[in-house]
Amino acid sequence: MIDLYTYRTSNGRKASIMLEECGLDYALHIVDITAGEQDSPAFRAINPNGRIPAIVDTDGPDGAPLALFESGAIVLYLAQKTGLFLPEDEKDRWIATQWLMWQMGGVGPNFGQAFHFFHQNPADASDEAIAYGRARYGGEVRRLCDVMNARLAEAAFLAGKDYSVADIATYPWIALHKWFDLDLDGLPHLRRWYGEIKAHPAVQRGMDVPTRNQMENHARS
Ligand SMILES: N[C@@H](CCC(=O)N[C@@H](CS)C(=O)NCC(=O)O)C(=O)O
Repeated sequence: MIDLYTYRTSNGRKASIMLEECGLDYALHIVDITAGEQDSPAFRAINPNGRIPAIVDTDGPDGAPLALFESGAIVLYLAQKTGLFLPEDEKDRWIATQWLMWQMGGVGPNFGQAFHFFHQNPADASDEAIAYGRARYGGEVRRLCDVMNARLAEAAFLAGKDYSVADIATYPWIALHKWFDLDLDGLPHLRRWYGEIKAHPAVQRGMDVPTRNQMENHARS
């Protein structure tokens, strides 16, 4: 059994989409990051970095429990565990790994910072600071989307012909495009990819973890 520690965010959704796509059973543990639960000693024992998502696989390598954090490590681990969503061919596997690292090092951090400057500025932030942050990180979001659009003009998926961990990790961030006033109409290959992945039932289930009801019940408990 896999225990998933998560919240309704793009990084959290990478793990839940991967679990759903792999058809793995998992137990959901909500970590309310708006209430500081990521800093609780119990969660820090699983992830000393105090960020979601994290998993504990009670049936890890050699049958022993394995705790893992960092969404990129989680999707790679689940891919290896199931033999799914990582190409078998060595060259293609490295291409998939390359785009997964591009997501982890580029898309995740820059989209995260852009989200902050578009929607989470503290009340006392100066107009200059907000404008600078929006220009810098909004510009990076646009640049990364252009890179992705060009890649998807030549390949069906980020890794090439196969849907892979790279697509699974990138999708939940692209799903936020409207929050950055980003219109996918000007990025036709990215829009095609986005529409195809959005149609996966497993992606729809994974995007809804935890559900709003589950979050409300957790907050009340
Ligand atoms: N590189 C990490 C980033 C994880 C991360 O930043 N998670 C956010 C939610 S999307 C979080 O836990 N934030 C809590 C906080 O900032 O205290 C990963 O990909 O797993």
